[in-house]
Amino acid sequence: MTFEALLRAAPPPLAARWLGSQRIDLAECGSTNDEAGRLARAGARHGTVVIAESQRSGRGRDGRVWQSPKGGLYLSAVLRPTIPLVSVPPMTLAIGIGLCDAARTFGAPAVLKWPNDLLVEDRKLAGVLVEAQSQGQRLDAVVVGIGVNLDTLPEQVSETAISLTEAAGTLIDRELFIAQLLARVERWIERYVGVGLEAIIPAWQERMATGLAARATVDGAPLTGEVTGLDLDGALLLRDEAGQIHRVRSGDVEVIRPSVSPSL
Ligand code: BT5
Repeated sequence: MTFEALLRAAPPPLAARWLGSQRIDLAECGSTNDEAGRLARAGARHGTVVIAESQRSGRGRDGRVWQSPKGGLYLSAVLRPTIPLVSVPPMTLAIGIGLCDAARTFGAPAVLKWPNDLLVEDRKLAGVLVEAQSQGQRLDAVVVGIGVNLDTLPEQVSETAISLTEAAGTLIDRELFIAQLLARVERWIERYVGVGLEAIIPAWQERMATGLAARATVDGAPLTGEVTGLDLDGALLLRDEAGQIHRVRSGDVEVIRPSVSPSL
């Protein structure tokens, strides 16, 4: 291993203070978000983390499947932030920044795709799934799920996904990656909860995949445009051919043109 590769494989230690202070490791489960959700309902404290080596029914947004074979990282955290319920969905952006920084620490040229994807060379390395538990308008807990292809590439998504090993060009120690991930995600959760979206948006845009064209649905009508950034509330901004800017508030954005290599 070259000196440079060694440095990449062993970044300086950085410890989370509260995220993962209580940690439950499972060989297998249905979904770590379900496990963490159960723990949250049973009173688990802020920062409790569940990690599985594989999931039988890993899920993404809107009932999509998250392929979860052994060799990936499947992690969910219970958070009890003092934020209103409406502030939960944009938390995805803050988590994405921490996830992106953790991957970059190990040399992966990772970039963010709105709202919850981490890409390398236009292939998906990781995804974030944020879910809220509430009573009426009162937020009880947030469950943050993160799935990362560490050293495995699920065959069902082999064309569109990438592993961290491939993205970084070297095998990454699982525990070192978890330590970086927890520390960096913790930092960005604190910024989001303490400062708000204004601290998140510039950082997210700095890490955003550039040169993306996307197809979205705006007010029920299909729209194709260039991704230009985020609005103040975290909505995605698309510029159409006429130069008009549109806000995409929810739903998916399908990337239809590969990203340009990011400059890191
Ligand atoms: C996501 O959903 O990207 C959120 C994924 C969150 C997974 C974590 S793992 C720990 C925790 N426990 C859970 O059960 N979930 C969370 P979405 O944006 O809906 O993307 C789903 C899409 O990504 C699928 O429809 C596939 O196209 C693709 N996909 C599925 N598995 C993948 C994988 N392992 N790697 C890359 N892409 C994948």
